Amino acid sequence: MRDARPSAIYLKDYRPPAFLIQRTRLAFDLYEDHALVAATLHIRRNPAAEPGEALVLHGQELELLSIALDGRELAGQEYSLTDDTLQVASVPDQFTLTTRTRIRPQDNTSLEGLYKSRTMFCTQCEAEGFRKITYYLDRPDVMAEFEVSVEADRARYPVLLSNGNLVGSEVLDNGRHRADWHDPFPKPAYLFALVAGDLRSVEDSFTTCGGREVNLRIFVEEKDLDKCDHAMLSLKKSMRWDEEVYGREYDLDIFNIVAVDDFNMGAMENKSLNIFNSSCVLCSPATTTDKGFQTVEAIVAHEYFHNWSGNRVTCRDWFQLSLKEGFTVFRDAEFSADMGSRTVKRVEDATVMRTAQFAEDAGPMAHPIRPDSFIEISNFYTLTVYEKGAEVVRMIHTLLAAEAFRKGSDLYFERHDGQAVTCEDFVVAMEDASGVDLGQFRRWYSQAGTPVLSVNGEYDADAERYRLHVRQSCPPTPGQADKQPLLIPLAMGLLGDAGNLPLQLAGQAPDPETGDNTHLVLRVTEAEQTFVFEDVREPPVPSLLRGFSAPVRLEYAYSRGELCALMSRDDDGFVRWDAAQQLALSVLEEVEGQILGGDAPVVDPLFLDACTVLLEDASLDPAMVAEMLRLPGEGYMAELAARRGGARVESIHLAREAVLKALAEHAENAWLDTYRRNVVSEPYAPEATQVAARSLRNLSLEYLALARPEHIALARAQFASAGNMTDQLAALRVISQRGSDAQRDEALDSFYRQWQSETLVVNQWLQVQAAVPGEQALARVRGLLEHAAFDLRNPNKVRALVGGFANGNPLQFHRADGGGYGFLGEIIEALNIRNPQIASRLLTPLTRWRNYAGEQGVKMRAELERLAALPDLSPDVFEVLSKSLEG
Ligand code: B3K
Ligand code: ZN
Repeated sequence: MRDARPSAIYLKDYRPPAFLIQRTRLAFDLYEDHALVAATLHIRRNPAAEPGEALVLHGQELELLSIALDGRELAGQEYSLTDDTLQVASVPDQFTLTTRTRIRPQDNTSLEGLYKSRTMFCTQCEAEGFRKITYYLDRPDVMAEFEVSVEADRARYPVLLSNGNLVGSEVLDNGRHRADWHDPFPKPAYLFALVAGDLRSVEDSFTTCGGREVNLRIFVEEKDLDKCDHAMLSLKKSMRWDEEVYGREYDLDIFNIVAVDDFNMGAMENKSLNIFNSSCVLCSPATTTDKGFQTVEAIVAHEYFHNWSGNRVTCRDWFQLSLKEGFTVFRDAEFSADMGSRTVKRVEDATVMRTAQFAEDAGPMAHPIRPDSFIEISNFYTLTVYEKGAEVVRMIHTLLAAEAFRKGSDLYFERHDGQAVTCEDFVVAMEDASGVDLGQFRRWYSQAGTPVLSVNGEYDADAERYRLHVRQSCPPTPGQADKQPLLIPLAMGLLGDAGNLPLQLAGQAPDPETGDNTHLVLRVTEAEQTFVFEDVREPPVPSLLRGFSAPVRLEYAYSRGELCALMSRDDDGFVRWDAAQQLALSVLEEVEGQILGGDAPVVDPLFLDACTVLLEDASLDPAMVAEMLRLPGEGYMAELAARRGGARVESIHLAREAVLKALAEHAENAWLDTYRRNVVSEPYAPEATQVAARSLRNLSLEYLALARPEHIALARAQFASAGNMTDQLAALRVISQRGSDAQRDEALDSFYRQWQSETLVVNQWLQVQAAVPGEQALARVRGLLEHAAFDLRNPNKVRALVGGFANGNPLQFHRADGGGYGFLGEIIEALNIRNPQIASRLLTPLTRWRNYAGEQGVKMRAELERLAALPDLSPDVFEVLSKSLEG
């Protein structure tokens, strides 16, 4: 750590840059033990900034070899260096600054800046990695046109790539070669990219709506050439979709994607040169699950969509990160919904919000989607900024309706093309285009925490009137004790005996335009509000928060009978799923209470019957049935229990196991039938119908293995004969979770032998083992750290094994001796300096220490304190530790 205590920076302190860079010329010379970077920057004073300021460039871990101003070498006293800046005190209003620096990509383990991933050079500059490449104004509101030349050994690195168009290349006589690139679109440094490697590519083309022929290429290692088709198809679908839905056309003649193995996150939207974690681009039926195929499609789309929402219009500063990320996640979610099942996609996204984002909101790192301050921006690439940010954009879409929202996005792109702007600019464009006042709505950008909607209904049979009382509140979050009411779109209907009832809000004329009078979006704006419905002929069950219309926690005291009614008969798929989840949760909590009271668990037959009816109804979408019958996870149950006073890991686990087993046994025949009925006989395709069938079939397999040990035979047969990774991995999971030790070891060994040369499959193998139950789990995971297949430098492997253990094996992670926490702490300590971003991410499960009752919470905190006392903490780790231990 550079300073004793890294300090926070604040949104309120934003100042425009004192200087602007119009043109950036970079020349890279790549060697086996270092790289030379020559930078020529055409700089001028920013007329919009305070006059007379010194020139301060960012720079980290750079060796400055020379510096010249307008061609004149500067003497030592004319500039000064710190660990992260280069300052030149006296500069004219316009000048050219030339620097030569040496960097060591081979030693760069942070995977930020220019680094080596196996045999290739690659870059990751967002958010502040460019300053590890050369001295620069590394902030997103400084946008320059880039010219880049890359020189390297021709045999080792035949492919040399950067942003924009290839404008020249030359074979040099010393076994080296050079490529020259020019990107005509001014961009911030975070979108810069460079790749040099021995890569092959698959190629395709796309003709834009305006007739531009775009050359599309995906670069991979030779062995992976057969795994690019799905990403290529996804790219072409994304390009078409963005034209059709947003009127956005691609703007260059080439679009490149490169797959790299060592990457801190999923992918990066560098202008025309997207760099992807290989796990988010490579796909084949034999090695990739259905989920994997969907992830690749969604991430390819997400990065492509950034070309407009992020690159053409970028962020003024990193507090505005959600401007590009929230909007782009909303765009990719709608794309995925259009490509597959809209309801299933919505359920998946709502699950992430409720299980993980709400937990973030309730934890020590809680922040608004536009944070007010941060110590290390890398810590703010969060579910809040991304997923809640997308929900906020979705609410604007709901409030404006599709047509006005599209006018708003058109205006936003047109008004701000080529600019670095703020979330406020986005909201203003939406208001200007639609005439809708989003004044109160803006609080969603500044207020942290998950709002709670407490609702109750009151039926007056004589007056045929139904009143819906809505109260909104929001629990305090760090630094924000008092919360203001938000504008919350509450989509709803009223369910009667024979289906959804017509809605007539008091004082409001029926809307002759909309054919559908059974669905309404209420605008909740006050702390307390009552909505009155007239002509309600029977006591209804309210169907609330349809489509998860707002990222809030809904409280309504439904009876189990009402939940069964919603679950089987409501018009809205999300509400049906949600009712099933709530019913399951109430049963799980009841059973946990029995266990804690020393009683034998008794599972309400109403629940078991309702689930069986779902399973037996062949007319339902198998994907939705699977989602409805997947019980809430132990992590989510722990979050809920924490709000009732403290989670007990063991009783949560026992309760969930008891309910799973009861449902497995109660519906054994139906599970068996479902398993047999949902066989896919066509050749594998990652399309909705097949995905749905496999999803329900593999869920059936999980339940069957619990119903009766003999059914493990089904899993073993499926494991041996599976023709795709979805079915093989599902069977492996069941065997390793529910089979005997011998069955588990045999399956794991055979899986490894079959797939040892496929890195991404081996990572899945690591993850499956991390979740194996039983006392031996921690020793097994420790043993795997030494396995040839594991490498602490590779984030995918760390996430699979270490993350897989901490998040996927709750009982063993929270083992009573604290060994799970100590293990995680050791890994974090080992990565703290080597890869601060990954180290900091791994801390998340420990930051939840306040949720755990008794000794567990105490031991988690003790591990955080041990880490906090270490001498050299990276700012990333320091920030999470200090915030987790505050108060
Ligand atoms: N914008 C990148 C994320 C960069 C993360 C830097 N720590 C990927 C994405 O959201 O598309
Ligand atoms: Zn993004």
